[in-house]
Amino acid sequence: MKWFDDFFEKKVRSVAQRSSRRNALARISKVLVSSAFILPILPFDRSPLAAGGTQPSTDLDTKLDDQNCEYWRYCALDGHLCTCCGGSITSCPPGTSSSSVTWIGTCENPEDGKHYLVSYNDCCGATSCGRCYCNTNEGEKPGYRMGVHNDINWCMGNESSVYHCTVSIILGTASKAG
Ligand code: ABN
Repeated sequence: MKWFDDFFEKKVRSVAQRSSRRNALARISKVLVSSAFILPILPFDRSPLAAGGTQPSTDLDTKLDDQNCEYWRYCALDGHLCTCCGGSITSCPPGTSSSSVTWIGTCENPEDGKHYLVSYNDCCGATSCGRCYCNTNEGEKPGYRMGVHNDINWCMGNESSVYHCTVSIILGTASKAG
């Protein structure tokens, strides 16, 4: 195998003669400097999803989530959502009953762009649910204007005036007064 050793020795010596240490260092530093400029401009995905985050919910998603204060029907509501308290959007939780007097709001449905009259009935007969409190109250006027203020316990007309939560019932489409 002497020929093999001689062959590689010659090769290595000729490479060593042609290249200096300074030359090698210059090449390495060129690579390092250029990568410092090029790497930051490469198209990395910097979105929260790429970093392991979750898909941000869209505006429409929140407007269609009936356990979120942003749900479109809740635009003029003051109270705890019955959807978080064992009831549904239109029915009171077991053991409670719907108020006979209510607050009425007008809300825009994002799915068809129409405005709807919404009745906010309080559910009465059990102590406050305490979950999902919303106070959107679009169109509400200050408390000194009776009849246009919503910070009211609408259970006042029921057998039990103890407030639990609020449901949102569509009464029909709203039309502009002519
Ligand atoms: N309409 C909900 C509510 C109940 C008690 C007090 C204020 C508001």
